[in-house]
Amino acid sequence: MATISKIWAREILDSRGIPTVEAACQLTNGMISVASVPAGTSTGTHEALELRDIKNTRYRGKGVLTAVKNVNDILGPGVSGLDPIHLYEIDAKLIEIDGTENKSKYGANAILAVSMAVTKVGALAQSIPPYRWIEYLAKGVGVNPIVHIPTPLFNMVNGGLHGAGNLDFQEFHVSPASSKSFSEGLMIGAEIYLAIGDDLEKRGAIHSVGDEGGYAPNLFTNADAFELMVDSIRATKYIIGRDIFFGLDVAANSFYKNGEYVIRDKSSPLNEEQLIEFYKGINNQYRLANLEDPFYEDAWSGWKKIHEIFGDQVTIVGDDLLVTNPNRVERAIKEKACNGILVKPNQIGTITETLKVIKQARDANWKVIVSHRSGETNDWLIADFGVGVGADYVKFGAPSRGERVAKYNRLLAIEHELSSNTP
Ligand code: 2PG
Ligand code: MG
Repeated sequence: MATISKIWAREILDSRGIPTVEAACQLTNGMISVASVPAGTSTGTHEALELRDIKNTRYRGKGVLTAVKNVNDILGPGVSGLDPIHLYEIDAKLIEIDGTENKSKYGANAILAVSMAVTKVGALAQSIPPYRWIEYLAKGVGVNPIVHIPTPLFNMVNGGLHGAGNLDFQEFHVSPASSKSFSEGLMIGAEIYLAIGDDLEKRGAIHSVGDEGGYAPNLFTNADAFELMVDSIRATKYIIGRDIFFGLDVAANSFYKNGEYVIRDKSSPLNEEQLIEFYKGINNQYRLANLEDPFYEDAWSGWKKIHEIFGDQVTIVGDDLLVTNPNRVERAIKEKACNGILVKPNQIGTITETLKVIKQARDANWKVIVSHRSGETNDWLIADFGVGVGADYVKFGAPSRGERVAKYNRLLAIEHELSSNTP
């Protein structure tokens, strides 16, 4: 079997024009795979550390030359000579070399770039598609994935830290009914996306887009974004509650100030109870399928309450709350804080640690949503990852912009492969 002969990295740009790490892994038989890591803006404080050259003024202190050097000089040599199909061993080695709790010595961006490149080359070496290899790896930790294309959550309107407009909530989702095939769901999403653009244009409102390709308009309230979507969907042939459903990533960290939540829908700041009442109103009117990060990342009591109230109708999704971290997931299961997890490999830093977190979530009967980051590259491995782990949903942004459609188009290819049985 071929083993790893060399791993090297480079600094490239992400979709926001900010540097990120790309790594390549070459085997002794000459096979090479390349992978690059994404980066978040609305990051949870408990995420693994993304190493940036903060003392260096190039790229406004956001360069990743140290992380690149760490791959070239330390992490790559540390795993060379190993067989790429022993990914659990390789990731464990990377974790051991770094030696810190949050990968702050060599950087989670450096470590994940290696883990991803080795995952890809491992599939190549076995002549199987990456999603099949990930399925096999997931089985290794006891996840029993049903390989299918997860239902996409399309981010149609971008607010919060992702939008140039004035909305507080970060993402307004439209998702097709899970009974639809992926290609039909993608078409529905794209038609609705274009209808929203037309609607904004008719209103004379801004229809430029935010970080994840969704529109970033100025509106009076956050609830108005739902009105906009309802209005736009009326211009299509799709029926809300039958063909499509709504969802929200509130990303409440970004409007939590001095113990209260400040949103433009209300003239004064809201406490936990009042925010729950507000969500009740939104849910009564628009029927949410999923509600992500409704409270800030350490508001455990609020999370518990909202899960108790909404949990049997709505998937309460932990992102900044859980940060794909096994300890936070364990606490959330114990405290019954949510019933869904947003899974982002770069929050924890290796592929196999991410798989173990999915196992924890599945054991708790949670929904699994595999997610991109707001700063992305054209790397599509996350699409294979979503399929391979049998995720319920994937969240890859709007059905628009190159770095977002790189993932959706990869899912189209996998859908074709699964239905025709031809790679
Ligand atoms: C989120 C993500 C992805 P970011 O909050 O769910 O949509 O945003 O990558 O900025 O953390
Ligand atoms: Mg989120």
